[in-house]
Amino acid sequence: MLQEIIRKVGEIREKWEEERRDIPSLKVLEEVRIRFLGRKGLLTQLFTTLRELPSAERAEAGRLLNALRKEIQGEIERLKEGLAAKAEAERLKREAFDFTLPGSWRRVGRLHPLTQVRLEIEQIFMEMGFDVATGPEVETDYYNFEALNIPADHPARDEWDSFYIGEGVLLRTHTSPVQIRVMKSRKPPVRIICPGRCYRRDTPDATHFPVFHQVELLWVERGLTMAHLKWIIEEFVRQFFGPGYEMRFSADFFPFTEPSAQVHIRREGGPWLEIMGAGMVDPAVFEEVGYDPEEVTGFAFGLGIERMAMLKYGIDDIRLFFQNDIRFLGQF
Ligand code: FA5
Repeated sequence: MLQEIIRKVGEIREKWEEERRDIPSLKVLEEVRIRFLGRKGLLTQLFTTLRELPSAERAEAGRLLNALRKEIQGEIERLKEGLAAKAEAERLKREAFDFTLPGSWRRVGRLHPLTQVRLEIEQIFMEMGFDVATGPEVETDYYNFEALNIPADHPARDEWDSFYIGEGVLLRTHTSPVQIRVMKSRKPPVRIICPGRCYRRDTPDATHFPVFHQVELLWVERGLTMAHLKWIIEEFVRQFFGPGYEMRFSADFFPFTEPSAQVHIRREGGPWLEIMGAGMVDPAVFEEVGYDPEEVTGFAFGLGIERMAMLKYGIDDIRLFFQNDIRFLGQF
């Protein structure tokens, strides 16, 4: 009956008016749509009853139902647009990113230039077959001096003015005591390098610092001569510096080597800089560690790491390495 349909249409419209008022999301909107317009929805069900009406009334009832369906559909479309815009605005707000802000940026650390140079030196000698050995920075007078043929009253001690910690205990003035420790602990042949920190009461200037680093080298075997020493140094300097550098060998004196030499390097046109002391191991040292000087010979040197870095990078003041200025350190 038409009356019945009109009443039901009114009911559905009322229900719709009520529900449409607070639909918080697209998801709820879709649920509401299904409830009214879905295959089993309130309005759809009402459509199926049309068949039962007399044909005279059917057209009028159909018109009413269609009008309501159109109304609800239109309203749903509008609500949908509104909710979608709201959801999009929320998403944009959540993901908002201001590309004009300064970036957050992490400073990437790197190795100190002295560490880089030490590793490079170690690499070259390891490839030549040398092992890396280490020893303590707090040394005894015996290892730092006596065993190296420098007795208490020897004038050479003045050259290595030291920081004493207690009676007969000091901060090592060079890496040469590691030679003694290694030779006392193994039989020849010995082929080692020993990188490490050294301390001297030197007044800081452009080429000296009270704390600095050396790499000691020691090779002991049958039949080694000064020619082998010179070749090792030349080959090392060639690999480390490459072209554009000159090397100078000259006589020197150390109580623990005989003969002794010193090596200077310069960049072409630059000033000479002493990089190392070197020499053939003195027989007195072999005797001290229990090696037979009639059987083996050997050579050693002590190389300054700071001086190598200065020459390689064209740095004219050693103090720069220790001032921790990021503007300087960041360049390597
Ligand atoms: C020695 O220390 C010897 N032990 C080297 C040696 C080893 C000779 C084995 C023979 C056999 P010297 O005092 O010359 O030698 O120092 C060696 C190198 O250490 C110098 O050439 C220099 O490069 C570096 N050096 C020495 N004192 C300082 C300092 N105060 N600051 C920076 N570098 C230094």
